[in-house]
Amino acid sequence: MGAGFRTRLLSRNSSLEYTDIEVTKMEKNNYVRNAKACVKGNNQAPALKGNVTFTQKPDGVIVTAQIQGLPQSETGFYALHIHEGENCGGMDFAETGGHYNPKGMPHPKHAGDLPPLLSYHGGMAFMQVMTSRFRVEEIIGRTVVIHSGTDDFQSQPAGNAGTKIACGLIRKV
Ligand SMILES: [Cu+2]
Ligand SMILES: [Zn+2]
Repeated sequence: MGAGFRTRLLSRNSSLEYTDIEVTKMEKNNYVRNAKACVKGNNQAPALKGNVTFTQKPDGVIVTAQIQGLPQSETGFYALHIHEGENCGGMDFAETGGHYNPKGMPHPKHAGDLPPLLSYHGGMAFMQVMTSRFRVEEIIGRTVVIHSGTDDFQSQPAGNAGTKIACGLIRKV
């Protein structure tokens, strides 16, 4: 919030109190939002754990994944998505549902579609990307899912990415 904006509000109200509308405007302008998912593997990936963080910037969200304990795979790539479901329950995280897709697009144009992880040094992964397909505030309470296979960025509805092997709930931090 610039000094000019504040001065304008104060002179209009002749008061130190902001109205509800003005507070809402200020919250909109205050784009800084952080969220984090602590992901854990299921019985297909018992050693898998890590964090995925989300940092809102003016032009997009920085997504940072730091993972360890990925199981062996044919390609070393593991699909990574934000899923629409609001918990990691069910057999193999079934309650995470499909990819986060508020605009009804085909895969891989879902808002929740992300680049895959690439494992190094026997099961670690680090991935960082900027996306403007969602804002941090809209993914709070949804889920991050890691899959056993890579994402072909073509097959519907989810890129033929194999089973769900890890999940984490996205929480505001
Ligand atoms: Cu997925
Ligand atoms: Zn997708």
